Amino acid sequence: MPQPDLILLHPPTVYDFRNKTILYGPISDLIPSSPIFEMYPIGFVSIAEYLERAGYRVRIVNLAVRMLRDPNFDAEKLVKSLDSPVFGIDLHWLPHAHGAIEIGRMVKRHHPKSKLVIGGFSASCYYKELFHYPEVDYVLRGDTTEEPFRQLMDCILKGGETEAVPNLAWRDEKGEMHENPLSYVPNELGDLMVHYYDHTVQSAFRYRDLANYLPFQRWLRYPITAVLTCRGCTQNCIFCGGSAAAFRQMFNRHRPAFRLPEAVAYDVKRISRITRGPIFILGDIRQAGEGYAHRLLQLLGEERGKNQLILELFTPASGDLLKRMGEACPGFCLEISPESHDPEVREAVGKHYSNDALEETIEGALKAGCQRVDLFFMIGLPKQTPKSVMDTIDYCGFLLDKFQGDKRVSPFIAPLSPFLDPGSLAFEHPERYGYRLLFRGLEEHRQALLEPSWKYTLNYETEWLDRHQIALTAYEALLRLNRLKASHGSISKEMAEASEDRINTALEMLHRIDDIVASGQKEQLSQIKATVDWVNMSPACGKKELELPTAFIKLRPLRTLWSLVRGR
Ligand code: B12
Ligand code: SF4
Repeated sequence: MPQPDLILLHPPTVYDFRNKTILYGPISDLIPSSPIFEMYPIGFVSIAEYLERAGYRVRIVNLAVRMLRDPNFDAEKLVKSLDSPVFGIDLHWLPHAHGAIEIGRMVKRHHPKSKLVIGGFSASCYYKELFHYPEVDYVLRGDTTEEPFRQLMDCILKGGETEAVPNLAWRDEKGEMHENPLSYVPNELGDLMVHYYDHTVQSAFRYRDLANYLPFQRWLRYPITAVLTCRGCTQNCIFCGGSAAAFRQMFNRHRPAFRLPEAVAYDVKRISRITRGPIFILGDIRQAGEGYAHRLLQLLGEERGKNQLILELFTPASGDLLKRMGEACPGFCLEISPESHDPEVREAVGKHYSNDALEETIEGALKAGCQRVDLFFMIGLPKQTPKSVMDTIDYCGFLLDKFQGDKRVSPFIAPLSPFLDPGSLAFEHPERYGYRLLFRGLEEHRQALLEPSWKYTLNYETEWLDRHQIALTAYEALLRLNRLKASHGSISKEMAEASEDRINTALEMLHRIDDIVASGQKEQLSQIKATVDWVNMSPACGKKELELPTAFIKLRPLRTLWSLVRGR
């Protein structure tokens, strides 16, 4: 097996989550990952492909998935067995703050001469604090690090001027931190993510370890993939660390960089050679203008792939666009996040549209043959009281009635958790939006992740909901929505019962943990570990619902993979 020049490691949120009693809460109910957030950043694949083109061998190791899949998997043993002059760890999502540093320590324990590079959105926000950890040699900042990473690899392996690498923060031999300007922020992405899906498959074959390349634990059973349309965002949802304002402040990006519609359509085509699973086209395709959306839909329509496509809308859409979506991507799914039923709350979040416009969009989508319209509501927003959250559930009932129990309309709700994103407008100006930040620093987030329940991990409260209310309101809303869906026949009786059982047990554990914390006898936590683990790892009803029917989803035969390996 060839020795890599760089190994990219994806950590679990908390190391070692398997030995701790932590009630993670409904933080990952609506995404494919478990609460360990085992999915590695798509950027890993992009970095790997770019560096390979520059002549470096790059291997991805998803430690989080390996630890989840096998309770006996020894992460330290694997890290020790790896050999590479450079290791990279993502601190992209802040919930990995604990795991990322612990895995970094492990790398340096066993490979003191290797260099350690940290990157990702949260690393960019906390780059200065990261140098408080002596294991960290470099932090690569920004939303686009492929080219700076190439230059850094040249420096490390061939010798060069560290001062000249854009976006790099680094430690000199005396241990002092230096910071190069965050100047590499390209608006053209033409040479990035060219064949990245093919590349991932080829690498998995080269290192004979599909397990390390799996994006999340259940991927082989539910092989959903994602295709990016851009870097950046045109919107300003106040809680989002990937908003236009956050990109400006944290990553020096003043406008999004869009991939060409041809590149997006090409990705869809290539993925369809690997899997028949659903493909999520990330980002509203109208962000670069209606013309872009029409061109992309035209290309997708010409391709007529068999994979189901999931499209996203940031705001309501015209009947014409929805019709085009239906024609180009038959049986498509649509995702919209109105956040609240109350336009005043929605407005405070940075979304400016009415319920009428929302309902017209749902209607238009159903008419256009949309197979499912997923609606996402959130808890922990400005001006949102516990009653307002329950009114949102009532509104979900109104929608199910309005569309006469059409099973294609699927509302979901989840708390804003575990963290208000660093870099978001609400994080940077909490008082302006009615938020109270309970802690800000990286180390404080690391420690909060070790708290026994998600209620204590939350880094915020609002003027209208304290942490305890956020947790209780979330479980109450989940119970009510579950019952509502059961009564409308949107979910089966068995699914509703299983979900009710899981939510009630979670609530019971929340209270038990509160009692244990109040008594100061944390050693008692181990007595409830089995139940807490069961709640954490049994997939939420929402997650199952979000999965499109899998009867026809299959990984394409190995022959196809082989053809990719051989570059055909
Ligand atoms: C697509 C997306 C997802 C996808 C996952 C895609 C993926 N696997 O990467 C889904 C929907 C599953 C998702 C889930 C979550 N997401 Co998300 N997501 C996004 C979104 C919309 C786009 C990100 C993107 O595609 N970037 C483009 C790709 C190519 O680049 P990249 O992966 O960021 O990598 C580049 C750089 O970041 C950097 N980099 C990344 N890793 C590393 C590592 C090293 C060593 C180096 C040097 C560089 C580096 O270099 C890369 C290449 O240039 C952003 C918002 C936005 N507008 O950007 C939020 C965002 C990143 N997500 C966020 C959050 C909070 C989450 C969740 C925790 C939410 C939750 N509670 O469920 C989960 C975590 C899931 C997990 N890990 O298992 C926050 C992160 C805030 C923060 N600082 O913590 C963001 C900013 C906004 C938001 N709230 O949604 N997400
Ligand atoms: S949550 Fe809002 S600001 Fe953040 S990426 Fe999505 S649309 Fe953009």
